[in-house]
Amino acid sequence: VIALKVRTRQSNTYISQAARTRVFAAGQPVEVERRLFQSEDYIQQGLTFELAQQAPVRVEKMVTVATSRDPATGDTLVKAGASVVRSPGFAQTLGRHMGAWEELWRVCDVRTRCDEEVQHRLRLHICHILQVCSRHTPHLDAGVPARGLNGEAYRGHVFWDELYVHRFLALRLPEVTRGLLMYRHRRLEEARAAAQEAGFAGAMFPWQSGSDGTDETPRWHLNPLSGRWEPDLSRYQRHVSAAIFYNVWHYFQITGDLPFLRDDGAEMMVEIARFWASVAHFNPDRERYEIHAVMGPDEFHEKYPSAREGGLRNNAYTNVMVAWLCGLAGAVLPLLPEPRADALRSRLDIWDGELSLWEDMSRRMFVPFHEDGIVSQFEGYEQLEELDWGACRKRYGNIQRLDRILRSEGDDPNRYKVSKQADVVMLFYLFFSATLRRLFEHLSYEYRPDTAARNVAYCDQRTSHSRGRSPGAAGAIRVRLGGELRELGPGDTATFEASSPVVRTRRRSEP
Ligand code: IFM
Repeated sequence: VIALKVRTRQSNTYISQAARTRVFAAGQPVEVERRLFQSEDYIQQGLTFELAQQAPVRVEKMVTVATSRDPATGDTLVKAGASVVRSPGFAQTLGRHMGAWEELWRVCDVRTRCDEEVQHRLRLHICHILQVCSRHTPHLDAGVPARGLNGEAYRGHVFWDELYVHRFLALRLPEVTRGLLMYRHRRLEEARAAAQEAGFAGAMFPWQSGSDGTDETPRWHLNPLSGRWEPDLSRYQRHVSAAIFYNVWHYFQITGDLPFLRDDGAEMMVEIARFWASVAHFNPDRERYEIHAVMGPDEFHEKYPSAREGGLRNNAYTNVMVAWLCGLAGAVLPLLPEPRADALRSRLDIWDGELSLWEDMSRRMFVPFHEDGIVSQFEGYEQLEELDWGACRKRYGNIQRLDRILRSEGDDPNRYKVSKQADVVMLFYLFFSATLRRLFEHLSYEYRPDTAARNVAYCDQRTSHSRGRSPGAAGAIRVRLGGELRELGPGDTATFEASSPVVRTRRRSEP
């Protein structure tokens, strides 16, 4: 057995690999002469053995990996070495591996009546999710890094992407979802500190974070088209906290896991609602609560065109999410066993005025609309210029990264009605129409039978779908609206006529 142990530079994590190589002929071990080549950061074994013509030999190499973050691990080198020595032969290991996948597919497969290509792609995506959020995840204090295992972009940072996989996992592997929520809970202290530092109350989860939950969002972004470093204001995407609230609540709705809600989930929900209540302010002229200096999920808009400061006023997605979560936050405590609810109230110092403030916000958050009733992505969006998409496409071909293209030409995406990915329409992805109608009516805004379809059509014509999740969300919404499903290509904006707005019946997961 040969082994190598390394330590990562920043997190001081030890990682060891151990390898056992055996040679067999006719099922019997073959005598092998071994030579070791070793330097400080490299190890290799050379094998010499007799070969006879037409007599096959089988070289079998088993490798184990152990890290100092694995539970029940002392020295990683010892652990990796012991595991590889104890490991059975290849055939048995392969058998176990296949058995594990077979079980996973029985639990996680989604079958469609569509053509094989669709089925194949669906399974590819499920496979990706299961590689990143595996059954080991809950034991590893791991979140959902943006690129999973498929690339080093985003440096392994955790954003809000778990929102897209939570429901799938909660229905199939709820223990994994719970593990992901616990990952957030362990970083609640950091989120509280972040809120306090920014002058807010409650817990503000950072837009990008890593191992310890501190804000890792870069302040500068390299535009490869111009070679220039440009300011990165994405830290204003506070909506990540709303996504975590959503995930906690839906996990509870799907699983009914009251112990989780009691011990950890409710605390996160309360602290997140408290955060938003401290970010919002009441505008007496409108008699509504407003939220300023935030960005929605669309990252093309970071600020108003000539503004020096980052952030926008009243991002509709954020404000509606806040109205929704404020309506729920107060209702969570009564779901808990009384002693726990009382303990939480006293430990977190929750007072009656706060509960009524949340209730009031759930009825009086401000949502901006265009003159024709379309929900405005944020206040002032309607005044922005229309982009000539046709001309852009003709000139650049792939225009998914319009922001980089425009900036490299000295222009500014903030000037235009363009979106990188689903923003307002995320609402139609996350909630069924019936829920949104209730939500809007609770806010005393009109929600018409064609509200979803009109908004989706409006946004689709102005979205570059630069991110992989965005076409997925757009497709899901389209199916929900009864429109035709068509794959979005690079630089392709979806244009579709939603035939009839279909209101699906209420599911258990719906609040
Ligand atoms: O979280 C996403 C964000 O919504 C768009 N930019 C990339 C991030 C990481 O996937």
